[in-house]
Amino acid sequence: LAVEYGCEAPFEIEYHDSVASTNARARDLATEGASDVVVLADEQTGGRGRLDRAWSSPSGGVWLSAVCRPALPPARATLLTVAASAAACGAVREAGVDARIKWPNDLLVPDADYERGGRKLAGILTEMEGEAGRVSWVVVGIGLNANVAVDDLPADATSLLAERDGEPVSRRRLVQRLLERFDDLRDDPAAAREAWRAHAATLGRRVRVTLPSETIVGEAVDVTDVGALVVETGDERRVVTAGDCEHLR
Ligand code: BT5
Repeated sequence: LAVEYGCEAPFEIEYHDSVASTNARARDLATEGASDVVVLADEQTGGRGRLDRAWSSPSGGVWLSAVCRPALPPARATLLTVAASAAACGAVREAGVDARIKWPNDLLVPDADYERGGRKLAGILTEMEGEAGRVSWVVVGIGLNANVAVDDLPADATSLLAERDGEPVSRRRLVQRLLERFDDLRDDPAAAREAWRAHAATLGRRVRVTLPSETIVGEAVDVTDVGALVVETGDERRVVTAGDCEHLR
């Protein structure tokens, strides 16, 4: 795998042919003090989404996790998720696939059912640890269905291989461009927000956002510089920092 990828990214890269979860491995590295390291695997046997959901990770995908130590208060660490989704979307578009970002963490490819959101190409899982108002580490996990057959994915998912009519993508170029963009955007909230907005599928839509304690329905009108979604519900403006978002027709 290391040979396929080469080593020209702005992060030190640890390669695995197969690993349970790159996020789990990256968390271990983070607690050992690592920084600016990326764990990259061809296959994951225990990939995870948010809320401990399973993440299908067959061989041929891009499953990676970056260990970062940003000088940020915990409330601003979600900036890294914004930077990562904008970076991933930009790299995918360079590979010729028209992806959009669905808040908070999905890359979608429009299809006939696009009004409802489209097919999921990638997802992001950010985990962090902090103390005394400072972030000690953030692990940003990106799962991107690159050279994977759709038969090996959940029903509503797609892959770069499928969207490129069976032509494999260069994972080396994809990862290098993704990490370069992420490196540029992670220290630049204004640029990260602009890049995110440029590719956003969610803004201007009616959405239903499910939070642990309530459900909000309204129009998604903006995203803040830390990636919170601003929803107008008719009588008020709500700023939501986390939750599941559904696009309504
Ligand atoms: C996410 O969760 O979208 C975050 C996924 C993060 C995966 C990366 S891979 C590298 C790193 N290491 C890990 O262990 N994780 C990270 P969420 O929004 O909760 O979406 C999960 C849902 O997406 C599942 O319940 C399925 O419905 C669907 N799903 C599972 N695998 C998928 C895939 N490969 N492509 C598209 N959709 C998938």
